[in-house]
Amino acid sequence: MVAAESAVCGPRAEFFHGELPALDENVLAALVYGTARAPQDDARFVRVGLATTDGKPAVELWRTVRAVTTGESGPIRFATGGDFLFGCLELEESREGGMLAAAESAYRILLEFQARQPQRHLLRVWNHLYAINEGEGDCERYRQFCLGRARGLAKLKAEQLPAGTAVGRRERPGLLQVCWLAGRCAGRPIGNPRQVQAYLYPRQYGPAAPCFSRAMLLPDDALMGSGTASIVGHESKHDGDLNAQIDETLINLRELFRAGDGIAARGRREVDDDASIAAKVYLRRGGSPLEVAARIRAGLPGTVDLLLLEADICRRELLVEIECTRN
Ligand code: 3EB
Repeated sequence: MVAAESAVCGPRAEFFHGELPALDENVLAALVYGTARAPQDDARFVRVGLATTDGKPAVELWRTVRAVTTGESGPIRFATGGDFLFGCLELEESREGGMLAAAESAYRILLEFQARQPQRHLLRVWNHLYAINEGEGDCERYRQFCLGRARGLAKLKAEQLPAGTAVGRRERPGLLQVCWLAGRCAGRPIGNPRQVQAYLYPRQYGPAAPCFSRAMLLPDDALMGSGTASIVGHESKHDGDLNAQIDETLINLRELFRAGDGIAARGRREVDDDASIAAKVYLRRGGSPLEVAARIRAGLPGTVDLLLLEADICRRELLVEIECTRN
């Protein structure tokens, strides 16, 4: 039984600092940050349009244990390797009729595509939005995005929602980019006991709640955490105080790991130190990256692989958001 469970293994995130040599056959996707090169002749490269905080090139690699093949379907580029699929869809907002319509189209296209794949279960989604905080009240672009996404995902039950991240960039105007990981086996969505499920946020945060789960537990017990911020219940905490926001976020992350351990097949970890964490940190402009990195390393258990990116966060008062994959 143990062998059957561990047969479904991967995919793993890994950060590469610097320019990457050619990709090996087990790489599902290479997300390129800052000035790193994204060769046109390999469909697995995804240019995200976010800079690293140190200004140096960096690449986020998603690796599987099988040889990968790539394909295209309309606006979707994808790679599959055994049990997993990585997809990327880019839409020009202006051609769809604005952010709301683009988000709805993107998620309809994504779900239609996914329904035809052997790796049909959505595990994790990244949304990279241009000028995420532009616009006031319900017209803010993030809130319009949430409304479109909710319409596009209407067929999914709340319990099927993948883990997610939605962050803002200041490059590539008018381009909506959605990337995702999917698997042959469904993941198990995890809630965070300290936070209201995002899909149950009250009306004050916009006309439609954000459709994502706090984390997904994969069949091999890997935990894919959503972007996590200084939110307790549904409220933002520590307005304007970066260190306090980081500390609150770390408490949220540790609580999320504990929730994952509670339903993991292997049971609760005896020692946290055998965990290996890949953490992507989204920092609004202004923080001191070295201090931030040290604070986060000190607050997470096990071996931590860190990537710090400069990004806008979906609520204006939030200065930092952290997404973790824990193996
Ligand atoms: C939050 O907890 C912080 O809209 O897909 C984190 C992860 C956040 C994903 C999304 C938003 C999203 O509400 C923001």
